[in-house]
Amino acid sequence: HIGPSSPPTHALAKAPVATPQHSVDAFVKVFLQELNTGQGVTLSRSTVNDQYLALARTVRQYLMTRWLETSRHYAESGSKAIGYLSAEYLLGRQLGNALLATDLGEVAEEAMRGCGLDLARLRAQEVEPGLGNGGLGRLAACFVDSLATMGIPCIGYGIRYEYGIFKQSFVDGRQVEQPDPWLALGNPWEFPHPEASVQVNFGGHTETYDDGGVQRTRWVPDWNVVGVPYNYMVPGYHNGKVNTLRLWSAKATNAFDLALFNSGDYPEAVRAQTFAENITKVLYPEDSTPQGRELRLQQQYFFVACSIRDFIERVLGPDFDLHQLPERIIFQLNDTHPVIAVPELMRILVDERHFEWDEAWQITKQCFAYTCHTLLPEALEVWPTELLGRLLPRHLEIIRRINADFLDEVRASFPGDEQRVRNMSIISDDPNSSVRMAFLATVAGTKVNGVAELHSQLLADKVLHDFDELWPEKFTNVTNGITPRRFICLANPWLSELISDTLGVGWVTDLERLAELEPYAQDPDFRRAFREVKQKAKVHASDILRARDGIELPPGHLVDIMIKRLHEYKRQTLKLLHVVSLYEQVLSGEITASQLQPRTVIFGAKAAPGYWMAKEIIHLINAVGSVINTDPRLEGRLKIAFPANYNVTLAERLIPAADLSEQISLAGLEASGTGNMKLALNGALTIGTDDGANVEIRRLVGDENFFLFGLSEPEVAALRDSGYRPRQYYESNPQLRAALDLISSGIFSNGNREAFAPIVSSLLNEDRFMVLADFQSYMEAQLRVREAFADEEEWTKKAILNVARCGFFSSDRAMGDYLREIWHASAI
Ligand code: GL9
Repeated sequence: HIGPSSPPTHALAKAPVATPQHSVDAFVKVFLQELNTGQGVTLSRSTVNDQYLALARTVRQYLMTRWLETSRHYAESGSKAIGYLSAEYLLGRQLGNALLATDLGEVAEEAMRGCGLDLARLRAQEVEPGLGNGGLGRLAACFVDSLATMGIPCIGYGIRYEYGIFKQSFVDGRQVEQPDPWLALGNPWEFPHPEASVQVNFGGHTETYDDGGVQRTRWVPDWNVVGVPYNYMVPGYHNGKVNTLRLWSAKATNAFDLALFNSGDYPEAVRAQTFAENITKVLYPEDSTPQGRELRLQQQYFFVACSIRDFIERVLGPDFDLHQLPERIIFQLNDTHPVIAVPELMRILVDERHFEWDEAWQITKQCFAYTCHTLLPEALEVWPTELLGRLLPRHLEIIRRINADFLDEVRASFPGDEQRVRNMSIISDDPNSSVRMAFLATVAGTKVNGVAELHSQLLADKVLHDFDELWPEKFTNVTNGITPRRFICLANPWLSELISDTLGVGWVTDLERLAELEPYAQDPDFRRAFREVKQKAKVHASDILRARDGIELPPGHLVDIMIKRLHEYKRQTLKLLHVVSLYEQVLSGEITASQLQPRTVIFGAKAAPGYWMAKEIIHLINAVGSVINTDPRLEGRLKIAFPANYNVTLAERLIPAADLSEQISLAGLEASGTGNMKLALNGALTIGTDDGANVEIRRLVGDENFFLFGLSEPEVAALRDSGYRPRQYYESNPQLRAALDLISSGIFSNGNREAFAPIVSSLLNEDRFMVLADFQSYMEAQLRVREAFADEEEWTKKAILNVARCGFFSSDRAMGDYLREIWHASAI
């Protein structure tokens, strides 16, 4: 229970304190106060970290009233909220975004200058919260940004990992992982609320008991932990709204086992604490290959149990009639990671609140919707029943009953089709008994969506085909989007200014207005201004790369960017074969260096620490880079830059500088991609396959403004069915053969011909992702790029049209789609 027992009388009890004035003087005053009373230092004795923390707390003060008001308003309105359940939020730095949302950028800059400080330097002090792996986690961050900006009640629920995505460095060209202690220097953006902690149980068994003549089941767990919520502000852009992101941290229930402590076994006494706190210690650095580890399941259950309990008991309150739950919440399941929330809500309704099973199921089904983010079969989570039953015995029973009822429904719709029943069962026996979380999510969700048109189509046609036949109305598409606040305004102030000078400022929250730029593609002055913007972004990126990695970006180069997780399906090797082939063509005299379009290829990529092949590919990229970057025969006209530790902060610097965006996954495997959208919106042209959201980008920007290559998804399927033999391509394509042979020659490995044999042999013998099949087509598309880039004016037109025609890819639009098609909620 919170709050004083007698009604408060002071005026400040209800209304929050006033926001400080939007002026340099007021800002400086708050800043110095924060330095003195928050950090306990004077300006003259403060460190950069002190200054950053005080600055963050200053900006926070400007958001506080809005935050308190927003949550009061939501509570009073009693309207339906979105509970976004995501194991990952890849937030990026907070300070710049908070300054943008409050429109305090210039005030802060001047205020800091007045104090003899440099705002940019203080901003660089912030360690980004890397609480996600890649696209899926960044998407969650974009979505909560959009919902706040649109004034939609939303609580983002997730995990406060003590260590985010690992820090990557290269030693002899190989990836080395180090922990990311992002909280070490203090985190001014979070508000812990230990008084609102939630207990989470694990293990034990279930039993039935007689409750006044009614047989009921209860769970008798044998251990538990406590979840402590940490609230984060999610500021809306210029709209006075601030939503909440609530991340959970695990704590031991009893800090010390006193009996053990008194008996002298101190280490054993703290062991339980360490064990409990391990649950939120570290983000699993997997990408599209989930870890079937017990700790991971503990993380998943931990955060959804905390979140559901929090919403039901604290947000709605103990007196709320849960029959009305679907009118107040829809939980969006961001991939399968939070799906254990489904049996958890059933357990609360049936075991704790004594609802009839059928009624509980009717309620539960309306409270969840599921987004699938993959097409890789190995990326669909499956938990062994043994493990699930040991950790969550009651949940396994509930899943079994959901499954039994569901399979009855299948039998009723398809009598006699027992093969179909086996194929659709949530619990599979093939090869060992396990729970298919995507099936559970599909059965429970009101809606199931993919993240781009092609992906949703393939989900319905292939991955979840039987479910689509049973419930076609469940399946829908919402193409992903990205927030223009971070990825245009913050990342690219030069482009933002040009757009605002041309169209006014409304585009930031109405991105389709970028279409009004279209006529300016024909205006030579605008094109010159647009090129100046790109030039400034390149200079800025170059400064960052020099300071951060000692990398030089040569002026005048085509900046060719491939930034994304390292995965074989994304085909960084195809990009590399292009570079190696150009090098080989110069070495063999087929072309002269002067015929090369000067180009720097920038890679940014982390590999999952346990993904051996991905790490070998990183090694090869670095090895090729160190040879070609220093070979005078190339006359400095072909470079590879591979800055280590690619993250959101670096993405914001690189994206505006790109001329060419590499989106070259094998068709049918990249669910959507979101980097593709960010790059196009910043005026890069895409070279890409017909995959994920590329399909929609190409449709919008037009064929003439997009470099399409490669097999289509149906062609991939046909080639696979007919028996794909990669070696054929090697044997029949001299250019491809020469490139692969050059890698095998040892030239990139000090003469060691075996160094990269596993990569070459995997390409020649399996090539699961058909790199060799698409090589020729890719090389031809790159020739078209070369030709197009040579015509500066035409290229600029294309780049402008990419910006003008990609307004659709705002996450505001995506949120609008979810609201209309899935959530049936609106702004209040
Ligand atoms: C992903 C897909 O691979 C991407 O194509 C998609 O754009 C994003 C967001 O929908 O989701 N699915 C997935 O598991 N990841 C994605 O990026 N992986 C990570 O985020 C690590």
